[in-house]
Amino acid sequence: MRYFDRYLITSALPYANGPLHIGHLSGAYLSADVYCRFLRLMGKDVVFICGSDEHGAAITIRAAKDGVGPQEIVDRYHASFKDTFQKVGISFDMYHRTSEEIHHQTSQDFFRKLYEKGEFQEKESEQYYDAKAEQFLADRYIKGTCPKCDYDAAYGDQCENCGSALSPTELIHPVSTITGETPELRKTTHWFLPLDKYEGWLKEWIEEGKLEGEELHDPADWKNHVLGQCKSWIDGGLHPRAMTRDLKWGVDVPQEIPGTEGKKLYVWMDAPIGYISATKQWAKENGKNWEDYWQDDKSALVHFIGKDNIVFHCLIFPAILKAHGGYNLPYNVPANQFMNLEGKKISTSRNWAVWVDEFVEEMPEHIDALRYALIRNMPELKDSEFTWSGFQEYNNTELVNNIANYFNRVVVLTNKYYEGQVPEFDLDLDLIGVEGDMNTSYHDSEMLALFDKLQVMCDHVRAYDFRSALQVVMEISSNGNQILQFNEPWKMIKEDEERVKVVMNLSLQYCYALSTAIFPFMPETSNRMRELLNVSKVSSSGDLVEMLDALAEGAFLIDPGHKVNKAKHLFTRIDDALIEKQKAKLGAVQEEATPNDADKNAEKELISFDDFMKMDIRTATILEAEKVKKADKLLKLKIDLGYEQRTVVSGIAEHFAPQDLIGKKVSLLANLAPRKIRGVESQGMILMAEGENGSLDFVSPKEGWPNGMTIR
Ligand code: B3M
Ligand code: ZN
Repeated sequence: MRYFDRYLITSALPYANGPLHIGHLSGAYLSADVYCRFLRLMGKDVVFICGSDEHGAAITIRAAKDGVGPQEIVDRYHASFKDTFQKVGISFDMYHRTSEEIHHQTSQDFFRKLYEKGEFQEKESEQYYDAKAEQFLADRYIKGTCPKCDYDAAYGDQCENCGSALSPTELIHPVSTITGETPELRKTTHWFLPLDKYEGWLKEWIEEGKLEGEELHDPADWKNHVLGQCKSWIDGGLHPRAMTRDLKWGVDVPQEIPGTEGKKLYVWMDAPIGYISATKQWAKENGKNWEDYWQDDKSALVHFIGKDNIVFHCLIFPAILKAHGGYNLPYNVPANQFMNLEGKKISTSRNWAVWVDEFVEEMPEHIDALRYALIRNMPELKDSEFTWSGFQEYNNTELVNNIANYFNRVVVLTNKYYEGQVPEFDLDLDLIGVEGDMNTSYHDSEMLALFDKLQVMCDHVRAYDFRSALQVVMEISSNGNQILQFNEPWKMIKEDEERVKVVMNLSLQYCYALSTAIFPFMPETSNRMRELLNVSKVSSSGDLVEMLDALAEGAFLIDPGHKVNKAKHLFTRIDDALIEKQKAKLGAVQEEATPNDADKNAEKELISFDDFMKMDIRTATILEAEKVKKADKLLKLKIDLGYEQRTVVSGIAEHFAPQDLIGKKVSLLANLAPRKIRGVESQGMILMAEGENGSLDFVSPKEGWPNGMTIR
């Protein structure tokens, strides 16, 4: 992996259709932020680009659901994203949006250029059409079973389960997501990017890092899961992909091209070009040349994304860039996998998420602790998990007990022994603790160890291994703690004052180094450390290189005589109450989603046929029933499904005596996610009908029907 002078770093443009959760943050944003902050500390010229993705079906579907126009939706979320990202310290140089005029122009120019070069194939083809909604069904307007992995809720352009890029006509059992109808095929004309024609160079570029024989990058630097996805896609054969859509919302296809009336650019054509328009906007505001970052081979392009965006960034966008000509291809695409939450997939629709805007609102003092927890467990190579108790533990044991305590001790002792001044020491007296080598002083050898660690940290960041890099930072703090623990200056001060000066000077050098090294991960913490040390904040231009140079020369990082401030704690403990409150929010949301009997005659909101088909309801028989201890309403039931037996906890104890239930035929919602109720895992839900005065009865299948039959 080589260093470039200039970097154009991007984070995936989030769809402006719903709030950001920690999965987003740990995927494409924190990763890129750590990398950018690091590069700036290394003195590199970095532009960090992002913005809201305001087009595509993701937006219009959300707008229809809320009964408002798409503009209202994108305005709402764009403003919220911008604010939230800034509060969590994501250091974008430009946070743009794809509804800006400059973006419409840039993406239209791209399309025009490809059109003029004759890259597109104009084809009339049959596309799915929802006659009821009077609309063609592209992308998220159509769902069905993925032909590659059998996932039953794949979208028309992509399966979010296996990552495959799809076309609507490949879906098995396609259904309109607007009306739930099975769509019909109708003829329409579109402009296709002939990916099949590019297969040769794409394969060479992905597998060997070469373009027309020229070596651009080393594929060994790319993550395996990224290469794997690309290869399997290429091996499966590339197909022409439509770059236009019949939609009402989006960037117009340049209207001078005949036959384009009413057509919009495919969102995956316009959105990645958003990186370019955003760079143009940044350059305009900062008196720079945007071309230097996109078209000069001394500049590296790196895309940070989640794994569901791999094919678009590694194949389709590079194909667009190459077809246009004159642009760099990405040097790397270090995609992250997904972060789960408390054992389950994060889900916006089920509200199973930690919302970033809520977090910054409720716990502004713990934002760096959140960054820490998310980086510490970043899903870099495989899916990972966030738990609230893990978050609490990292904060209390690693941040409070390790880093904050260390800093506090050093600053307190410096104030106590030297009125806050970094002590000078007598080099001739510094021959302690280095076994077998009387020529290296203790101070020197520990400074060398620090230098080595910092270099290891740099190597990890450059390899996009931010978890390991952060761990090294923690090790520097632990080593600093050990130096104190080993020398016990609080005892030594009575016997050997000169030696204490060596130890305290060394400790202050460690603290200074930490305040710089921690900056990419926890910028606010770095600021607070600097405040304690009474030195200026880390400046984003080369502070880390300067520090490494100073260490290599054996110079002090913080000079003798410099006066530090009074001690203050860097982190506060997080107590159980806060964690319980956050966990309860997850639970509470689930309960809200269960039937509410306040308004019995009002029907619930409409669901699609597709939603209905997700339920797996089966005939079953109750085998055993007993009361759940200390719970008046609950019965624990053993249920026979024919193909297996299940335990189900049901809230019917006030209506039925356990012994009357044995042998009862029931209908069971069999694929309800298991839930713990009073310590018992309940694996399904029995369907009940509720009568006038709150009486309950079973929805029983006919006597004699076998168990395990499907009910629809
Ligand atoms: N908006 C998809 C997503 O949010 C899409 C990324 C665009 S990056 C150019 O997952
Ligand atoms: Zn799939």
